[in-house]
Amino acid sequence: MKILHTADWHLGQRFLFQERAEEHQMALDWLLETIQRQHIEVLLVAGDIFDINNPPNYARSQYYTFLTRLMNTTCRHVVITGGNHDSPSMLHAPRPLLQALNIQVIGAVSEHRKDDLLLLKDANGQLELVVAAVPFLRYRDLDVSVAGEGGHERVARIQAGLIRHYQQMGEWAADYEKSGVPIIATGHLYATGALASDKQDNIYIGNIENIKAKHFPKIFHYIALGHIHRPQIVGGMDHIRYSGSLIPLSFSETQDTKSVYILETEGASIKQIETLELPVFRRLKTIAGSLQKVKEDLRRFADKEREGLRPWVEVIVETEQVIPQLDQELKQFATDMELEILKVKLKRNYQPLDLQYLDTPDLSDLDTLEVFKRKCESYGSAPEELEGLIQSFRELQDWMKEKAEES
Ligand SMILES: [Mn+2]
Repeated sequence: MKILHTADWHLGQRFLFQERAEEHQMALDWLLETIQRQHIEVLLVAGDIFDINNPPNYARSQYYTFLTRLMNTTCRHVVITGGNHDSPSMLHAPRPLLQALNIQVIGAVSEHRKDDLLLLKDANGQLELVVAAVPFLRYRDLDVSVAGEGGHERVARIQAGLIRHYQQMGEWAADYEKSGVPIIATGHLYATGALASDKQDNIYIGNIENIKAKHFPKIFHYIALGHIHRPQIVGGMDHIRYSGSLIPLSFSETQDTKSVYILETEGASIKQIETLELPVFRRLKTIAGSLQKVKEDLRRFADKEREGLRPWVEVIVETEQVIPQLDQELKQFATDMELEILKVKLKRNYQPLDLQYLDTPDLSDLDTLEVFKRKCESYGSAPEELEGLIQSFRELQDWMKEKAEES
């Protein structure tokens, strides 16, 4: 059986006032073609289907059109789990309809948790795959709130809650250990050991939802993860992987090669995992240096032959002085070039060297939580205190989201 693992689509993303609809459509078309060409039978999407809780209609339309087109392919099973960006109620609204089409959507942990253990059957009613469909786990899913407890204890309790959830799914899955079919789990979280070297700047990586690769129960033959946008194997364990996003979602991801994984199973085991790279539909590029150098590099970059949509460029100008109307000057300079400058940043070269520009990121790059964290740090919060504050802030965010959805 052939299974395709992808995640972090972030449909409907607006990036520096630009829509990604075109790129996303190209990525979804590529995915559909790949599914057909590779005779994929199972599609797993591990969270963050949409970029925001209330995605624009064109993004919803892209999603449903994709699912409809899947019906004419070899793909027999589709499992979609919610990420932290997804609204569970939005994902769940068309659930009965999607279920009728063999598309399983687990936007949030089910009331009866065992329902999230999916038993996928072939046309003859024979079990062919077990999926512990674990979405992004929200605090209320973990049942860890204890009034009056300190931030530090809460963090430990949340980590224990995450591990317990996977253990519980693993115990239920154990009933099928001898069934001769693969047992797969999904997840949308930060697993320790995942590479954050090229910092993904639209995500907060704290100590809260850390789960170590070794904490996942051994029963799972494969763990399909989402949340980190760079594709990778976690903690040196070949069967625990982030597929990464379909397109680069920020300038911090321009070095990444985007891909999906294709698993080939034989009996209960995963025989082979292949990495399939996506084409670059639109280049995102950072060009940095002195004004002179930036101009030369822009020219050189624009003159290169390339396929795909007009590249989007972020320019960082290193300078000692203030350059009046730098933004206009550069955009003017690049008017006739085959690229679009989306953002111009100034990096002052004097004293604390790089700190200046590292410490003053663009607000548009940052997650709300990251802004809160930096604010706390600027007030001198100690690290132990910080995790607790962040924890409370996130619970508040969750609560507000729920309220917004109810109304
Ligand atoms: Mn995510």
